[in-house]
Amino acid sequence: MPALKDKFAAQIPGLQTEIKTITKEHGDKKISDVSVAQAYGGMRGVKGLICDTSLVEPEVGLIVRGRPILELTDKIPEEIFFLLLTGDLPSADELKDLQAEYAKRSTVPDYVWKVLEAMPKESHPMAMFDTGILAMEYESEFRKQYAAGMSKKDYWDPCFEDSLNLLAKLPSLAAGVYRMRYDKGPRIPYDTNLDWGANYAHMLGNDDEDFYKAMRLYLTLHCDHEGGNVSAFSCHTVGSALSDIYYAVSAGLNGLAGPLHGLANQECLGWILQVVEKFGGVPTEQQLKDFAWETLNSGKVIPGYGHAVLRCPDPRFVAFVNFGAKYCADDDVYKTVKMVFDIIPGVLKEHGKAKNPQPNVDAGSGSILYHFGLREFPYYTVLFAVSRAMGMCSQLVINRALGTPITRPKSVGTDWIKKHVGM
Ligand code: CMX
Repeated sequence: MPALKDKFAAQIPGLQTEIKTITKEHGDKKISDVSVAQAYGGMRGVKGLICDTSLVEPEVGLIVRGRPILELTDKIPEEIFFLLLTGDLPSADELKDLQAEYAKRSTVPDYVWKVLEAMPKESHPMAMFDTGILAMEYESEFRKQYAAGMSKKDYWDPCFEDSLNLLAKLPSLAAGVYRMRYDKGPRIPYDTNLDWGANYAHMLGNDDEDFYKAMRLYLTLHCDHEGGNVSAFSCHTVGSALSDIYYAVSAGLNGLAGPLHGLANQECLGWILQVVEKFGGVPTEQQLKDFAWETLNSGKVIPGYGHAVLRCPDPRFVAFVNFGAKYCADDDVYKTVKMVFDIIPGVLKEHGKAKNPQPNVDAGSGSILYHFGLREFPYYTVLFAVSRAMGMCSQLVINRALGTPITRPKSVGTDWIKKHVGM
């Protein structure tokens, strides 16, 4: 049995007892009120979901199992997945074991490539990636064992197996999509001597050791962002119907593909490149301000800025800027990203709409990828997706172990609201 599975299995009875006790002894206590504005406003701030893998504090940012993300930037993604699922970082042996499991399970079945080859050549890489995941649903252990009459108490086990199988294959699938979509030549096989993140870089076709580092950092930083963001919540809801992990993760990633969510990283680099092209390099402060106002006055958002929860510069953005200072400080795109950080918060404050005028993760990531030659920016959300699948899978496995019921909040109509408020 994989060491990670062993460790998680040992935790399940304690987790179940804890939840049972909390709901039995405190189940009637209120944790949130919901206003009319919140009901019409995307449920912002409503506490109605449980997520133990990570937390997003408005003034701190992402905290994974009690550890602020900036304390985890030297960890590799395998360690992060172990941490998300169990609350502990792996020992050296546990890490090796997880890497061996990934290597063993990394091959994407041939039929998946045939499905992707049948798609229009200009398909969006996210549509191809999500289609590949859905096509692999055929592999689901959960679905097979459910059909065979598995007991409820065993649900987590094939869900765990599906998770590991899926995560092991995602770098191969994502890199294959890249090479197919952008005519980069034949697929490059998984190298069993490399870790998961370096393998992804390798299979994309770039074996620069610094790019390996960038990729590990990228996959670590995007791993999870608590339970209520579009992708996590969609994945949770679909999974709560006992749809297996292939259905649920693909659903979550379809949400990540939206421009207000993960696709913002593609939009953001596009915006930065427009600036660099228009001004023939790094702009002056005034040029940048004017360009930002042009964007805002044409009714568009400044991509990479603002957040539904955060009220500080996103620490993941800070981590990318720190990385860039070491590896691409002289790059015009990186320099423009830094200048945008100096200028845009002030512009957005003056604009007066965004509750948080500070950068989110998407404001910085693209410049690093661009520096290392990954310049097909419609592809960027796929990288985000490979990483975010770790959060989704760990949340789903935990929910299967806890027997979390099907999600079903109550909706009301506008007539009901009018009556309720006395209109
Ligand atoms: N540029 C211009 N206007 C912005 C803005 C930005 N970067 N961020 C917010 N606003 C505007 C909103 O569009 C909204 O305007 P309306 O009242 O006209 O609808 C107003 O400010 C209030 O919005 P908010 O409460 O501050 O933000 P929301 O919680 O509604 O939305 C987010 C959050 C991220 C969708 C929004 O800030 C945005 O569109 N940012 C740009 C896109 C982006 O970077 N998305 C990536 C987020 C991270 C991720 O999920 O990957």
